[in-house]
Amino acid sequence: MTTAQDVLLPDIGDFSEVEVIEVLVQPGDQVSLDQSLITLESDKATMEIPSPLAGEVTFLAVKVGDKLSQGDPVLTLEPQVRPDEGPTATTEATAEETETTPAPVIEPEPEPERVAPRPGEAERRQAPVPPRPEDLAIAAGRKPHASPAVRRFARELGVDLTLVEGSGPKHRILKTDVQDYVKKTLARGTAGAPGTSLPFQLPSAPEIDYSKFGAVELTPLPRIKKIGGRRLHLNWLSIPHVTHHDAADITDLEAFRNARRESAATAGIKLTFLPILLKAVAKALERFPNLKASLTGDGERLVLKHFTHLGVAVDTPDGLVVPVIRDVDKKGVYELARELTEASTKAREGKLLPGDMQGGCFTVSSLGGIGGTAFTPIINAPEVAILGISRAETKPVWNGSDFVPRLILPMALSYNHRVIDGAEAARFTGRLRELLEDIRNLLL
Ligand code: CAO
Repeated sequence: MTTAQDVLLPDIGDFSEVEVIEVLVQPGDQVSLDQSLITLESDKATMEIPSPLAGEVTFLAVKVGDKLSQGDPVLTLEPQVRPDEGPTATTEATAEETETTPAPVIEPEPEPERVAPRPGEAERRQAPVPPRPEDLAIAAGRKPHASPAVRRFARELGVDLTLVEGSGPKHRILKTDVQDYVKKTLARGTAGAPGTSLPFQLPSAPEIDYSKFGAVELTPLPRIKKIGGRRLHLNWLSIPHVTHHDAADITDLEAFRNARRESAATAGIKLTFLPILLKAVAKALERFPNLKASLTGDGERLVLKHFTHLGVAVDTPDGLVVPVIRDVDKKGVYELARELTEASTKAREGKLLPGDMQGGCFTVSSLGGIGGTAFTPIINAPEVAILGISRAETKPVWNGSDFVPRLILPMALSYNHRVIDGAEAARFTGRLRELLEDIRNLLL
């Protein structure tokens, strides 16, 4: 058996009470010997603290903003057991590794000089391949391999290091890589790039000090909002969204649902409108496979899916999450209702696993239970379309001779105009309307 080991801040020279500016690992991460764990920054230098041994991080004792001095706990590691090692060998290896605790990588404040690329270097390097959207999701949690000085340099320029390709040993990102990235990004201008990477850098908005106007307090954004918000922002800026509005008369469907509610409740099922809508969406997607396709990173091909896994946006106290309900086309409405309740409960309790949110082909976002007449949903890339549902309202509808009260459901389909044309979107919502207005069509 291995014993968990506390990693303490090693001798960092003349520094004490140095601020943690980056935490590069989190509980559950496997780290290798010498891998950087945290970055500290004083007014004179930035330094990365490397791991003294390989293993799994089981506890993190620090967070960004903490001030550390020599001997302070950083984290706890469960040392790694290699398959060819018994417990004794591991203990020995650990002891040996601990003895050779690597020194922190300390880099003094970089001089403000500019490093010119070596002659011919720019030509030798290929233009960085824009990241695929699915890679961007991974990149959100990936730790780029770069020295503290390069990290600082990138921070100063506002460069996200997860988007920079490293040309150094083991793909380490060098200062010249950051410079090249900036040059290439600027050179691309607004010409656009495949996939969903941004072809430009947005100017940063000026920070306003509201404390000048009254009492304020700062509160960090929940993690879900930080990660999800970054993707939403990227998708909003990089996908040519068009939102197509339509409305379905669900008077008969609602009568059917009300008639079935009691028997569903006896079976322990809360029959809301949403599971029926999911069923109809899955049926409509059969005829419009492009709407559940995704675009490859090079923007050249479509990935057509022979399955229908639907993402459902769920509102939680910490922000929006999108669990995926699998094989909606093959399941009954009661089964979908049960799965939906389970998924939204798990989401609200923060118990969704990454796998519960992967593999979706198309997303449904319903604000019908909350209110509103219309909204513009943001596409959940690499998917190419998302359906937003607002609250159904009883409205007077002209039937040719009279106005009659009908329950009308507003629908908003946002689609990626690189993949879907307006006519296809209109046909899709038309088909959905047909299915919702007479659910017997679901049988055909
Ligand atoms: N019109 C009228 N009533 C509706 C409706 C609609 N379009 N959609 C749902 N309702 C009703 C439901 O039928 C239910 O009524 P009953 O109790 O009489 O059956 C009630 O509103 C509450 O529904 P619900 O919200 O509890 O359940 P749901 O199955 O409709 O939705 C879920 C589940 C998880 C999607 C929802 O709770 C949720 O989180 N919605 C928010 C999603 C979101 O935030 N999207 C925004 C994304 S953009 O930021």
